[in-house]
Amino acid sequence: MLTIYGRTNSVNVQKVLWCLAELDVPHERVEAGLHFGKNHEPWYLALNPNGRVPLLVDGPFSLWESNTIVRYLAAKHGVGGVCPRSLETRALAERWMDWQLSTLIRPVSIVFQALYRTPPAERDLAAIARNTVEANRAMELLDAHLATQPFVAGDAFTMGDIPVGATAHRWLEVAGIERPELMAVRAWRDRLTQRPAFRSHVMLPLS
Ligand SMILES: N[C@@H](CCC(=O)N[C@@H](CS)C(=O)NCC(=O)O)C(=O)O
Repeated sequence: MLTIYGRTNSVNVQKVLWCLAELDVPHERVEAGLHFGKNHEPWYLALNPNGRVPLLVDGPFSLWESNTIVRYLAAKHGVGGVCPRSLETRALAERWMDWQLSTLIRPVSIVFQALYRTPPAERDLAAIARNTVEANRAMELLDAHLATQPFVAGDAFTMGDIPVGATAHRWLEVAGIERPELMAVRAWRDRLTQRPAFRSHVMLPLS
C-alpha cells in the first residue's frame, strides 16, 4: 500500500493528496510534521534527510519533494490525463510546477507562517509587507497568463494546476492582506472548486 506521511494543513501535502484523489490511487496517510512529529525521527530522516513533509513510500521506493511526488504519481497513473501525453503540453505543465517552487511559494509561505503560525507580538511586519508585494507580483503574472487560457498548460486540467492551484488558493484565503483583483485567477480557482479532489484536500480552513 502506498503511504503518504504528512499533515493535511500543509500545502505541500495537500498537493500530493489532491493528485492521489484525481488519480483515484488507493493509499494510506500517516500524520507527520509539526505537533504530530515523526519527521525528525532517525528512520524518517533516513528516507527524507530534510525532515520535511510530505514523504511518499511506495513499496521499497520512497520519495520527497512534493512536486516530484506529483510528477511521479502522474507519470505512473495518469499519462494521457493529469500527465499530458504531448511532450510540449507536459513541459508547459512542468514549467508552472517549477515556477510555483522557484517564485510563488516563498513569499506566500512567509506571509502565511507570519499571520497564522506566529504570535502577533513576534511578527516581522516589514517582512510581511515585503513578501505581500512579492506574492502579489507573482499572482499578477499568473493572472495575466490565465486570462488567455482556462488552465495553466492550456485547455485541460493537468498536474501543472496542482502545485500552483494549492498555493494560489492559500494566497486568496489568507486574511488581513491587500490583494489585487486577480479576476482570471479567481475564475480558474472557481473551475478547480468543481473538482471533488480539490474540494476535499485543498479547500480546508487555514491553520
Ligand atoms: N520543497 C518541499 C518543502 C517541504 C516543506 O517545507 N514542508 C513543510 C510543510 S508545508 C514542513 O515539513 N514543515 C515542517 C513540519 O511540518 O514539521 C516540498 O515541496 O515537499
